[in-house]
Amino acid sequence: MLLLRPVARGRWFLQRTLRLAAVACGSHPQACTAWTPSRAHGTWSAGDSSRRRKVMAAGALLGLAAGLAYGDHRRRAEEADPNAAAAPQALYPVFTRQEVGRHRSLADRVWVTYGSEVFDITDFVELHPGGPSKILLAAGGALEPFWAMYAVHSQEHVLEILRGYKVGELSPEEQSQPAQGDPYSGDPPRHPALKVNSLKPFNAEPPAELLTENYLTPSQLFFKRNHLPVPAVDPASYRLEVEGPGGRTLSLSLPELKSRFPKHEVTATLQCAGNRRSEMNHVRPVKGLEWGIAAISTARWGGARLRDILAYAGYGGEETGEWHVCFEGLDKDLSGSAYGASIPYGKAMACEGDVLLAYEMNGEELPRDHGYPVRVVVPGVVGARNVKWLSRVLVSREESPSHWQQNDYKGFSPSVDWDTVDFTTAPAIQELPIQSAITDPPPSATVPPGELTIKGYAWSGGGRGVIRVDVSLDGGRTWHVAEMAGEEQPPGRAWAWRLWQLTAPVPTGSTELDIVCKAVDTSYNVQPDTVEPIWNLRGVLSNAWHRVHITVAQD
Ligand SMILES: Nc1nc2c(c(=O)[nH]1)N[C@H]1C(S)=C(S)[C@@H](COP(=O)(O)O)O[C@H]1N2
Ligand SMILES: [Mo]
Repeated sequence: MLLLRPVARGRWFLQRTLRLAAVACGSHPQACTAWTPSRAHGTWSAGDSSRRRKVMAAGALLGLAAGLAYGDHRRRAEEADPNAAAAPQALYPVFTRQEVGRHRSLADRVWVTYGSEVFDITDFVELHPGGPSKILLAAGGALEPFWAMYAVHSQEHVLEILRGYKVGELSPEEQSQPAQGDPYSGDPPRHPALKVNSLKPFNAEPPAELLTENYLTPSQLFFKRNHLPVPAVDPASYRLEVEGPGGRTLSLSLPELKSRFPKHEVTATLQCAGNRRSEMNHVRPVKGLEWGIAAISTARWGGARLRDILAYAGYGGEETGEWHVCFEGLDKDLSGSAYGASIPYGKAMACEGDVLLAYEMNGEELPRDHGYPVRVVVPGVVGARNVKWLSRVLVSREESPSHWQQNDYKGFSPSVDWDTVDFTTAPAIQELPIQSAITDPPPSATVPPGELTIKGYAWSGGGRGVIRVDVSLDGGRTWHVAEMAGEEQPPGRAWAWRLWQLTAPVPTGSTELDIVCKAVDTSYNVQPDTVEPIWNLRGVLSNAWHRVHITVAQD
């Protein structure tokens, strides 16, 4: 034990120099993407080779596309020190699980096990891209269940980082513990056509060309955005808790929810705040899943009106102004905190707000991935507030305290980075801005000369309808007006997208086309022409003109 101390202390260097590069990503499960390359580069030139190695390793964990960043850094480190990649050979002391279990705080030092190995990760706690609080949950015990929860860890380079902190071995008789279960083993089967963005938790979008084949997206192809494992809910014991005024709690079973309140149906589009994030990533790295243009889908939702339930619970007209309706899901992380979000009370109570506690999607029972048995559908509002696997509804003077309401899903100036961001300064995203994208032809397609048909979707938040979609074949110099299809919904309640299409002659002699689309909503809001000025560190609200470059086959 004592022998190990000096080694451990030496790592304070690492902690100090890298604290700047580490950012408070909060407890977001995907938060492994806060990377400030310039700073990390600055630190390792000063260090000796072992420090450099550690800086390199920790830097890689902080990397945006960790693979990319790490690959580059490893190459450079190996150029500087050809032995850098070789693992040190050492004999380690042996510990029991009980001994490891005594190291559960920064004061007692933080130890963890992985397989049969023991690691002192005290100095890594601050650097953990998922935030210190998440990694501290594993203190004194095994990492496996946490890594199973957040599959981002199951990568060779993460193991390599961990190896730098090894302090011992578990005593042999303690190594044969039953394997920890995979919290995602109960997730439902998914359609193989989906383009998977992350497997655990499951995040996927349909192929863009399929997206506009149907006005209502088939549920199996509807984009899926989960932060955690899909909870297994027993419909017989399911209860929805609704906190009424004065703390009286209403507990509704599924049959009660379905029979006590009239069923209301709404066709509404859901869009993730991160839809089209990958385009922002091309400008400068952002933190989040690499969504293409299909983190958006449309369904016919059926369920009880939230306002009917709140009225039943005792709410009337007096609670206005700054009140919020908070939702909690049944999906919980390892610290026991559930996914949550809130919407303004006014939206929830408005006759024309159409907020549902939905139990049906496209005429069928809600699928498990989409929130079975009950989810919130908040038409016109960002996907994140449409809480799935709903367990609790609460009216409050405060917005939801959840991480996703407070420290995520907010927009910032392009000048704000992870060192300067202050999440309290920006409002939570609710209504989304005007959006459109080209789903067909796909990027880099080759089309025959003659006529070309271009297809896409257009949608705006807040119930604003789409009044026009302009399409250009020459990068935005000249424009055509697309034809729109789909339901025309009442003004102020245009919750669903319009699919559009344009058939136009391919200009004779052209070998390449720069197809562009942009939509206009009923408030005459338009999309910005480029991504750069709307870039933000979290990669949300990405709605610049969508551009697709294609080739024209020559006769
Ligand atoms: N309980 C719970 N609700 C949730 C989420 C979640 O992870 N857990 N993800 C949110 C986000 S960010 C989005 S975009 C939508 C996605 O809904 P979908 O998977 O039905 O497309 O669900 C929202 N509701
Ligand atoms: Mo989302």
